[in-house]
Amino acid sequence: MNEKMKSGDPVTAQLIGQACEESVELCWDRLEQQSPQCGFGNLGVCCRICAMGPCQTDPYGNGPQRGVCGADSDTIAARNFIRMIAAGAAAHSDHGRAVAETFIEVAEGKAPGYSIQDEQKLLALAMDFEVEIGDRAINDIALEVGKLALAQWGQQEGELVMCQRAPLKRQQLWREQGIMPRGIDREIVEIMHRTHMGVDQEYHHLIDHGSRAALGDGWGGSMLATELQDILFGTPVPVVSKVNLGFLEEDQVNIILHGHEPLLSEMIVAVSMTDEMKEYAASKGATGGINLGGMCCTANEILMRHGIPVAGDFLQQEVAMVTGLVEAMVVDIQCIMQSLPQVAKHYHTKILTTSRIARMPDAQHIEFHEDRALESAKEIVKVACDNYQNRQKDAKKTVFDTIDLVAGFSHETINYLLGGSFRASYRPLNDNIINGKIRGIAGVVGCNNAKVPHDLYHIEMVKELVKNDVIVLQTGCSAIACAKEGLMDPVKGLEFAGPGLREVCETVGIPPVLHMGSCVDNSRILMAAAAVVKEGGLGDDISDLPAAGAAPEWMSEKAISIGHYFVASGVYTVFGVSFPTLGAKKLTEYLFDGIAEKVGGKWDFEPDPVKAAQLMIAHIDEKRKALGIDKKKERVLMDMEMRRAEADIEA
Ligand code: BF8
Ligand code: SF4
Repeated sequence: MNEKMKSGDPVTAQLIGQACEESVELCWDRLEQQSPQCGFGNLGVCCRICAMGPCQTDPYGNGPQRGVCGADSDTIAARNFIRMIAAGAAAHSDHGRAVAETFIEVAEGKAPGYSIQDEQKLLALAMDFEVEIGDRAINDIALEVGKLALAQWGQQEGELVMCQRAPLKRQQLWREQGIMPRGIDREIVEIMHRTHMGVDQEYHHLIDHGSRAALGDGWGGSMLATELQDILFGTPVPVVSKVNLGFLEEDQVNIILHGHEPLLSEMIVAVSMTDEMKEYAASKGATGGINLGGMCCTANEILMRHGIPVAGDFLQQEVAMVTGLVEAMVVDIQCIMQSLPQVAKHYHTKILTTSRIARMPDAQHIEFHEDRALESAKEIVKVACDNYQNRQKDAKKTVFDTIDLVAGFSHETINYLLGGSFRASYRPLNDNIINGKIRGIAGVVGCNNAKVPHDLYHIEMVKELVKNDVIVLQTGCSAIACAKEGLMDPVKGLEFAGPGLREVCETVGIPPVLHMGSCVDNSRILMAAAAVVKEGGLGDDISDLPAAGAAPEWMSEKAISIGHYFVASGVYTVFGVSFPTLGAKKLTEYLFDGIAEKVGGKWDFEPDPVKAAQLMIAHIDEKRKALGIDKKKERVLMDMEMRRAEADIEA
């Protein structure tokens, strides 16, 4: 593979080349060492669940069709698939739990440095939880809301409160199908139980429980993470910033914040703006002060709320150090490559782990504690400042570009922008979908994967969608990839849009591709979908909407959980790269087709991003037809000749 095959981003491609010259091993080198990868694993038919295995079944029918215990391909792949959901849902939801715990500490006044930023949103959440508002103090309300929210993780019976935000018909369907989540943790634990050797061995049944756990992520753990983070740190509003490694500055202490939870990064943002820290940086020779950039979902969190530049997405974490300009990379949880300290050995970058639950060999650990958040943040920033002096005097002088973007499209903001402050509403969006200027809505999300050209598949898919008048909602690394292409620049982005979409975006003043945040913020997409249904005119369930979802470069188990809660919420969802059940025929047919009878949504797999976009458009058109809005209803001004012709026909 040459650099261009590895990355569609010119900055990354150049740095991959540089790393190669400097004999620095990157993930693409290790992918080569790993090839050929195990076909059984790739197709989902390797079982390591008990010590009579590992067992593999032969997808081509020549070898064994059952494991030692008798499990067949469909059972094996279904178990593996829902274990991926369990891990993904656990990751999102444990993140949400940490936010809920901090939220309670803030309400109790035990977490100095944090405060309630969005009281309106707190009151809205209080109503969801039926917490009395009256004239109670805001912290009292917050404490009660925080405790009730936290209890959602351990709830054993009943229904998750946030599921009430789904359309009524959808809630009813979940009840009828027996997949309404009871508690966030409970459904995850039940996956682990059902997939233990010799328990649930019927693939529909396994997948149905996977739906329940995934819904507990999307409408539970992730949604509560988003809601509580917005209340604590502010609900995003449109913000201008820049993206890519060109944000690195020579005369500043460059710190990359990488990972997921905003609890620490928010504090580092606050601390690095203080005169004390700026002076400290200057005392170490960095006359320009401190320069922060985000990576992966932490990037999205601090971009959405503070306009902090985005350093890059998942596959840029190693190459960022190759610039020689990064003093520290501060990591917490999820999507952090264990290779970081190995790459850092070639440069001066310090890798700092901060989470109680996540450590790495050869990294420096500075544990972050919410009750002394500001001190922890200061300690971390100081380590980075001290390291400025170690930057090689001949550190690369390569100047990289940055690209402008507008982010900050929370569900509330879209509502406001479309309808205006007096009548915030999704009505204009619905009307423009009904009149055909906007063909439909797509959620394009998820990771990068070293097996496919970095960023390129996101970009090609999204361009194909907007060209065909489909408005695109984005989160995660996918959002970062498209931002780098200028798709989130309100001026440049419009060049890619079809005429109808372009007209609407120009009128409202938004790009055709909307950045809605990090991966837990896929819950914002769910809420937007529910709001569009509620607005009326496009059916009465999410599955009626001309909408589709995709993750063309996915790699993480979280992506499977997200994909599955989209499906279980009624969305047609296409993944690229590879699909982890392809070795199990009946199961795959169920996921790609049969499941739609139960939940309205279904999975699909198409590695070519443009073809995948066309599948999404075909699905959108099908839904338009079912709604009876497939014919353009534009009024035609008739001239005399047309009137006469019409009269002739009638006569
Ligand atoms: O949660 S998109 S590579 S960073 S998993 Fe990871 Fe995938 Fe990026 Fe955020 Ni989401
Ligand atoms: Fe093999 Fe069955 Fe054990 Fe899986 S559970 S490893 S298929 S014997």
